[in-house]
Amino acid sequence: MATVEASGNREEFYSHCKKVGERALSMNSPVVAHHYDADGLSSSAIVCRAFRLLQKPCEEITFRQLDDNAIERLAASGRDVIIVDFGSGQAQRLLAKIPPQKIVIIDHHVLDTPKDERAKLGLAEANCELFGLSGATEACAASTAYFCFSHLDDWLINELAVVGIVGDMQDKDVLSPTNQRVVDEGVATGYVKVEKDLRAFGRVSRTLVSFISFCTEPYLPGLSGNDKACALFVNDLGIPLFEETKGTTDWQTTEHDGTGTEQVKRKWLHYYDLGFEQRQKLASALINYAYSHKVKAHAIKAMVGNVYLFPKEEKSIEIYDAYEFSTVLNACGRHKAETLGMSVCLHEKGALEQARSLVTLHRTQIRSGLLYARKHVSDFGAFYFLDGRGQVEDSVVGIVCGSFLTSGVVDPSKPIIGFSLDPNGNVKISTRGTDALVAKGLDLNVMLRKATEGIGVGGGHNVAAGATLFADESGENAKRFLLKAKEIIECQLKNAD
Ligand SMILES: [Mn+2]
Repeated sequence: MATVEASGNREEFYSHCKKVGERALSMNSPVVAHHYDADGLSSSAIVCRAFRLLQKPCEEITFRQLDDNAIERLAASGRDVIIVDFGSGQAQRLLAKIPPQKIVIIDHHVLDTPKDERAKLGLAEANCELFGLSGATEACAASTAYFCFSHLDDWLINELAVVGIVGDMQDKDVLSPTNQRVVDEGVATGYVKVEKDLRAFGRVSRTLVSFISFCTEPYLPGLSGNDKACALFVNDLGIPLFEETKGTTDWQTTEHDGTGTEQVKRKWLHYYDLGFEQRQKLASALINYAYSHKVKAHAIKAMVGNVYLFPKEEKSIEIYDAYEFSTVLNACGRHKAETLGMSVCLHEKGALEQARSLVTLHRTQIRSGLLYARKHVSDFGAFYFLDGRGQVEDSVVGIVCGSFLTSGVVDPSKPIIGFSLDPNGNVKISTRGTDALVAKGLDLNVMLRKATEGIGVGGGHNVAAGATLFADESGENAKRFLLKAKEIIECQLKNAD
């Protein structure tokens, strides 16, 4: 709950951000270095957009991690640097190579020095952690960047901030006051619209049949993965799957047809093509279906919630909807097309069309990963285990684990650990928990750090973390890791009922 003092901190945070933004904009042709996920891409696109609005040059570069190699490269360029969606945890290492007056950080990760000693470092940094607010929930990099540049009053900066919030999964149930302010300001200007609706992916980009059949959160037994059943389901509700238009305007087609009859064109309908009443009908039918097919209550509850839309965009394209926009960015980032992701953010011509095939690949990998998980996840007592080595792509194994845990197929009363193989043949470990488990003491970051000691590297957040095990012929490392993980998780949750 927000105390008076905490909200005071927020006002200070916002005005501090503005100063950091102005400092950034005073830089001479800087390099914007950023992370590759949806939040990293949208936040750095906000920075680039701000420079474009002022017609000042800047360049951007993506890093998987801000490690010593990356820092070395930035230092060697001799340029001013704006570090986005990481940097706060590497400030000392940055300062070892780059003078403080050449660095601006816009981030929401934990600081590497106590916040009271931060001013001594002499660099410009926007991060809510400096004001005693948690960057895990209060603000993502994109909402932080928003407050750095919101004085430019730009629709795209507002859109991108909301995309980052959704992409960083900070849009659960209720928004934090900071993220809420981003949305409220967008609603006031008309750049953002909020609706209560089905949250499933594909409202914009999928036909009604694919929209339902690709639905994995929750997993709808009998519908998920079954196009025919989905078509019947929609049909039974009296909702049309397509619209037919007579080809009178399309005279060329008629002419080439040669039969002299009118050509009938079929337009497959998408969720947003339906009127409000039809959408409501479909939504409640899906919820009833989930109930009668014993989908777990938590997953049904999560089916409906706030969705964030951008009235300035065309209704029929992905970037109309914050969730689909962020999925496009995730697909680009996960498949090494970060530059394309940046171009989508900045609305460059042809970028979205090019990104679509990556989204399809991404969603297909997730879907087949989930189908595999449904058949092969085993219950290890302390956690669920998905051995996806050679079966689930390492680019999506974390997403698959998270979706599986919340798909309504299993009780999310324990975390899940997933294995996949990375391109070098190492075991990549992904773990996911829930907020309720974290409240009971689960900390996957600590667990992974301890359980991979000496046999791998990794870490992350309490609710989600990842690691890599060093390759070993015998597979001993994997066994050792699983035993340790079991021990640590049991210990973390031992006081829970
Ligand atoms: Mn982030």
